Amino acid sequence: MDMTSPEQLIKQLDLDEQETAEWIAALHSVLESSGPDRARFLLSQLSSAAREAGLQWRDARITPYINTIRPQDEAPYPGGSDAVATEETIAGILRWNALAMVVRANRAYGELGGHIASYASAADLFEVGFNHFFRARTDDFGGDLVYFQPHSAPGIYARAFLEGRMSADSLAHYRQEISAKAKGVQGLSSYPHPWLMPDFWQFPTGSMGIGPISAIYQARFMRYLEHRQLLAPQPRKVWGVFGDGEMDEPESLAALSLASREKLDNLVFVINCNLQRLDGPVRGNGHIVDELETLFGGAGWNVIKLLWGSDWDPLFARDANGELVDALNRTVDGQLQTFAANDGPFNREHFFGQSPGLQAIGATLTDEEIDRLKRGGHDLRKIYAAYHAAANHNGAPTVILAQTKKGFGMGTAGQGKMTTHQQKKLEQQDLVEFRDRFKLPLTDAQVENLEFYKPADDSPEMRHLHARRAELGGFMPRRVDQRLPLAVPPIASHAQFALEADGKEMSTTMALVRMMGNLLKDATLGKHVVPIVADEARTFGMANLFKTVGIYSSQGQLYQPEDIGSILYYREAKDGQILEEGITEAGAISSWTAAATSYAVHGLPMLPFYIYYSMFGFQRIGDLIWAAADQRARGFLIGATSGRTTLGGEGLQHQDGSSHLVSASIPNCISYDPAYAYELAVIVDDGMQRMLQKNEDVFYYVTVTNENEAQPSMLKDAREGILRGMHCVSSSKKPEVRLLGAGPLLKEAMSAADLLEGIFSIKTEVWSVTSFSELARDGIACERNRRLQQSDDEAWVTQKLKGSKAPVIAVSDYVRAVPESIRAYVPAHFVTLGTDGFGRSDTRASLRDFFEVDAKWIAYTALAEVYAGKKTADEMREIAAKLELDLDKPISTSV
Ligand SMILES: Cc1ncc(C[n+]2csc(CCOP(=O)(O)OP(=O)(O)O)c2C)c(N)n1
Repeated sequence: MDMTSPEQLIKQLDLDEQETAEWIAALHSVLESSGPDRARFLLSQLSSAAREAGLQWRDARITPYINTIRPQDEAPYPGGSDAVATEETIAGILRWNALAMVVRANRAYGELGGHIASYASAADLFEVGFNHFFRARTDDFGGDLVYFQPHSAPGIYARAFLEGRMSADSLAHYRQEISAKAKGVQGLSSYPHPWLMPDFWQFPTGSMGIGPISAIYQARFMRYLEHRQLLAPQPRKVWGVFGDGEMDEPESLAALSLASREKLDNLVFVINCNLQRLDGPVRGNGHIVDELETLFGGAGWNVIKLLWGSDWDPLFARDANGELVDALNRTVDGQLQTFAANDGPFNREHFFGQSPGLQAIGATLTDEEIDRLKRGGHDLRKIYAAYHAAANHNGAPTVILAQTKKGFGMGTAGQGKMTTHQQKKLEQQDLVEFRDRFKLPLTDAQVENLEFYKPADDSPEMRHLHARRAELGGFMPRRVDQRLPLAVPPIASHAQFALEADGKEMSTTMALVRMMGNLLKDATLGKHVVPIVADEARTFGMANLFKTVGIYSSQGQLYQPEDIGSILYYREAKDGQILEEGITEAGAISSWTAAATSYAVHGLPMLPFYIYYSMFGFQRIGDLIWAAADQRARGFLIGATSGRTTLGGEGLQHQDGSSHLVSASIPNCISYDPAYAYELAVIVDDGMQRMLQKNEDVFYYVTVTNENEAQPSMLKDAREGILRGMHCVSSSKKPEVRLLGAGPLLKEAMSAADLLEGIFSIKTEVWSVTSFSELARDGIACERNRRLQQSDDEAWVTQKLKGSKAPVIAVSDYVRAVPESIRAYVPAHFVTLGTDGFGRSDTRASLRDFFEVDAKWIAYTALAEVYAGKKTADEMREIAAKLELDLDKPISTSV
């Protein structure tokens, strides 16, 4: 390694070492005589003087590769050495049980997978949290919230086992959720999944990047609830333990500046910097810790580097001329990993052997001691000091960059190995070494059998563990889902205008915003409504809410808004209700999830409406929505300006034809694409009843459009059909063709019916399809019941269409796969029209002609079915000509 360190460079550049020494001595003298505040003040004065002199000087964001907290500044460990020793023993037991769980599962079924090395590296970081910082929810304290690194889950289960709230049987069914259930045992999810372990996990983090952004918005949402006086202010914290590799995900870093801007000192990130990810080193040729220090520090976070254990302190004390620090600054992560994977003699030769000065430092240690030199994230005292500093830091979030060894304690079998991430099998010899390393009281046979170990109830370890958790309010993680029904106002109170629209022109977006505005005024429910936008409130006609309920701002409004004179002025307020997130759909959905799960996380049900460009929802941030589903979110996602041909003008990247395909694949997401304001009213009412009153763990995806339409009043007895997915809006006695129109294209289907009846004297029936996905789900369930239970269940769509053999034409503003999903349950010849292909910038009329979904194309399609075998090709061409259709135009998917 031939590299010049920053310190060496500085030495080379130093033209007057004596002058440098004098300046440094001056700083030390100020520090001694007047303290750190004065020293900081002088430095900032120097910095501005330098700027004024045009020096363009900026402090380097990277500090040396050593701990931020000096030994003399470390908070003392509660319970002292005894507590440290006991907690180290507990951590060893947890490591063993976690390892045994994974290895056992994979011995039995090689395909189950699981991880040992991640928890092995994170165990101490978790344990200090569990023993000293993570406070559980109690009757009078809301509790801290912890986002757990997902593939460390085995360690969290291992702890729950010692705590007595998880059985050995459960541990033996790690990653066997289905077979365990059949035996009456709670199987254990691979990663934190509230959907599958609803009394245990709170936050799903299995998809990298989702934990970090969610934790930030969760901390922010807690402040929102406090500022709006819905939650009493309490010194609660959000802790997030994440991987250094995970920081490569864009979502991990996306909201760092929000956290500091909002001064979220209720937030602490602990980044487990074991320097490895799955395939290899995170930054082999550099320092991930330094890179993160720059990023977090630059974004305004309080950064604590926690790199070296206490046994390094005497080494640094001997490092009079900085050679040791110099060597650490220079040693890139790939090399640090190699050092982790090798033993004392190797490290003596290759690390301490680099210079005579280092050799001298190394000579004060035996090979065994060199081997055991701890990284900061494995030293309970150092971890405690860092957490203590973080927990007591005011005015900014804190990140702790904790350096660890991946596979810590796995010896030659796994520690620091490139392949350690996926290691799930260990030979007997490795297991015995692991036992000895952590001094576990297990016989060789018990090791061989991978027996779980739990000390006796009256052992010092168990007493300590229980005492600590009792002190901190109980066990964690724990998800509490109190059933807290919220009264839903009668539909007429907020949606009468939609139910009796009587031909009034409005778009469904306008109707939604009006309903929401009315709900916001409701005496009981109003304060629970959370409108969320990502810089599109004006687009959706929500600007009036700026004035009425205000935009949430933790600082209030520190400026006079330009439009103060207008009645709809841009009003920010500390108790503002709208979450205006700026241009971040990932951020907005994270806020939505925090609000949509508040019923379980805070025991406070909220009703979020996140209204966004439908194209930038499931397609862009679908995985965050999937995580919300896992978390049993309850709320409304409103895909506005929806429909591939209904959002005219905006073109290829804005026009959504696929969100309903994705939303249909989420089991607890109920999707609707209503045509009319009254349908929307019924859907919103039903959603509120199911989610707020009946406490069902479902959420709603509803698409609304910006196309103004004459809105009819609600038809009698339409409610059931609207909710089940289709209802008849225009019937005739003996229809020759049935048209199913969805969402904005129902209008085209109605016009097609007029053409068919007016020009071609064909009798039609028209149905409004509010949800192809609900119809399809019902169809699948009925079909299965018939097959398995020999029942006579009939799908709603079958019931509604079975009276006739007339062909059925369905049209949707989404890809054809959406209407195709009900094909199996349509008891007649069935043709689907949809909007497959890229959108285009043009008028709605041009787009609908292009995608062949306008009234004329629907009419032609219907005629082609009705006249099948009765008209010649030429006659059909004449009909097309009459309708001004070009039968030779290319298909919409062509390039
Ligand atoms: C979005 C996403 N991509 C990929 C993965 C697969 N994966 C799981 S853990 C992991 C490596 C994690 O490395 P790091 O964050 O450094 O954590 P460590 O295990 O080293 O502590 C990967 C790639 C995932 N879970 N989520």
